[in-house]
Amino acid sequence: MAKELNIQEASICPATIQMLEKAKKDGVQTCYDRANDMSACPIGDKSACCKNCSMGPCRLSPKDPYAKVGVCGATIDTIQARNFARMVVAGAAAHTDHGMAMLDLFKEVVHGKITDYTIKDVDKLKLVCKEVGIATTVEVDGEEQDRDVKEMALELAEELEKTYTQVEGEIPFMKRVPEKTLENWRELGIVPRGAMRELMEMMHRTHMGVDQHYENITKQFQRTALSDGWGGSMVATEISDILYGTPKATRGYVDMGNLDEDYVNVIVHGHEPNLFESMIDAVNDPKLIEKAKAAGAKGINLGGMCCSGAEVLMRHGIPHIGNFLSTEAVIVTGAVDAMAVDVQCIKQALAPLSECYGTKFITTNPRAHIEGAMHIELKEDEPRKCVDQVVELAIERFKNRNKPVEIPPQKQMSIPGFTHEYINYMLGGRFRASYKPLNENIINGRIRGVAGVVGCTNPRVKHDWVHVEVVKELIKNNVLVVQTGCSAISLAKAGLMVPEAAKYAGDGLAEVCETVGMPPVLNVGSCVDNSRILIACTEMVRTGGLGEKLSDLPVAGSAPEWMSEKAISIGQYFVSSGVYTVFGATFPVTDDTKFKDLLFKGLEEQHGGMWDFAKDPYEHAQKMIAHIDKKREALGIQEKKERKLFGMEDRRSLEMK
Ligand code: NFS
Repeated sequence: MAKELNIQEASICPATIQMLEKAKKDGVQTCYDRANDMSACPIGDKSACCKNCSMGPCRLSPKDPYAKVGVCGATIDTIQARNFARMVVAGAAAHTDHGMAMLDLFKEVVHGKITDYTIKDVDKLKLVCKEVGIATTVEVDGEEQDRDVKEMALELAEELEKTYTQVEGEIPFMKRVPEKTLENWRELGIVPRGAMRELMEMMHRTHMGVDQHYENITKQFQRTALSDGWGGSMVATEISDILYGTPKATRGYVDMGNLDEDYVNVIVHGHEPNLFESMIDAVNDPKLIEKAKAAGAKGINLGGMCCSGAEVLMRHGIPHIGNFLSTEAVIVTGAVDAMAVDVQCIKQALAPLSECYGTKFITTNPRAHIEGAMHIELKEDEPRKCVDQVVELAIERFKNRNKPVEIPPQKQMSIPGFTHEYINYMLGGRFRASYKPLNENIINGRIRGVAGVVGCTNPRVKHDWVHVEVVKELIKNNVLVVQTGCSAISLAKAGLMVPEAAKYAGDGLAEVCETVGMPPVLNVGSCVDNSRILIACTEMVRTGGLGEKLSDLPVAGSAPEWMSEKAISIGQYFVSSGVYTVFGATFPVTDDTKFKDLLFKGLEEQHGGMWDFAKDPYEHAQKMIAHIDKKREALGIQEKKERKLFGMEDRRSLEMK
């Protein structure tokens, strides 16, 4: 008999709770039930097992880690380092493959082979060109002129391809890394080559009988993770901005109350923005709207989930219906007529669950089929064929809805879109775009530091609760929070991504938020957009006054409810960049081992960043605050200097950079 789930304890999201109650009545299961019914394997949870060959699988004891070795003699440190490395590889592969797909698309757009998408943001194209050393102007008859966009774009595509394919030498975005940080990586031998090379080498080295020193394995997975954060993920973000526009602060609603019973509801769930961008065209097509109306609907209602939802929330203000742990609950409303998915974080359970509710569940990417789902491939040279068909199927299902619909009322306004570019503009205005006011307010102590709180949601902990409590504790202590992905949606639902949420912040941070008119918690996008946080940190170093390396900054990272291998890759590239990073929920290492010691202490000596773990949200946040204070101390800015707040006058008097 399955253990009964305590629904009230499973989540703090009222809409999700309401739908879990409905699921129970309807007799269907969700990941909450399954997690409740299946406790985590205590050996696997501590990464104390190895199945890299068939002499095993070997299980060591997490309680007495050095009591045994594997059949080949592999020690606990080798085993966990290899397991950790493979998590980094899988996570980095997901991001880099996403980025490479974006680059392929970009090339086809520039060559004119794909016409449904265009270069929307020429300014961003130029900016990225400049950063990787590609000229944006040309001299004609002694006069400097803008270069041809197509020519520039092609050169950029060729250059960025090295992010993946470069066999030797540093990848293009290494030019963005603060000099002292890069020097440090060079000394350590962890500057990444092309991601394909790093991923291949890492997999080779974790094969049975190859690299059997946890320190050497750690060196290579750091290099692999950096090829994600400063490589694959960064390319995904930059190309998405060039093709679909760099987000700016905008109004965007979140939560399940954005579904509407009277409309044909279409949901897009996944990670690559192409499917979503084309779906926007489809749901706005007058012919399809007419069809929906002829079927008795008031129109077509589009919503997002997970990371591609996060991207269109901030690019277009399209409502975000739910984060990773709510995706099944959204189906349980019975209101979803069609759900189209592409890659990553799509639970297989969505297929049979959709069948129960009559929802059309459609996979669209050749890399991700799901048994039981309908597959309609999105071909980028004719994307409308796929998305129009999805909308038609949704209309069909609307006409034949035969299950009661129950939509939770929650609908919360939020202001997403705080990209690095927008923060610059917001703080300095169009002509004096600058991070100076941010650095100034950190130096004068109004803002204690900056925290990136990111990552998944996980049924092993109370859904959304850890995210919300960690962030509240941070802002209460004057730490400005930047967020991505599912974590950002948790806080948006909790109402902390509006300027009025400044009331939850400490006095200093609240004062800055009120002056600038910004929320104390900034949504910077999807999970690949964590690269935006790296760029923002780089800009803080460049602006001056906060040290010379990324590790000098009073910043910290966190993933309080993580679950995916991508989160491990992200955590590792933050750590290797010099950021102290705390994870919650669980951590895949065995206590009292040399490998854990290296991750949680030793790495700090290498580059200033290290891992930490705290399940309790308050301890979690306090650890981050203690680290921020340690960095403030080292910078000599710990004593709050009484200075007046940077107003418009001060900003005007700033020298232009
Ligand atoms: Ni990132 Fe986690 Fe998935 Fe996005 Fe959400 S679960 S690691 S936040 S949707 S990738």
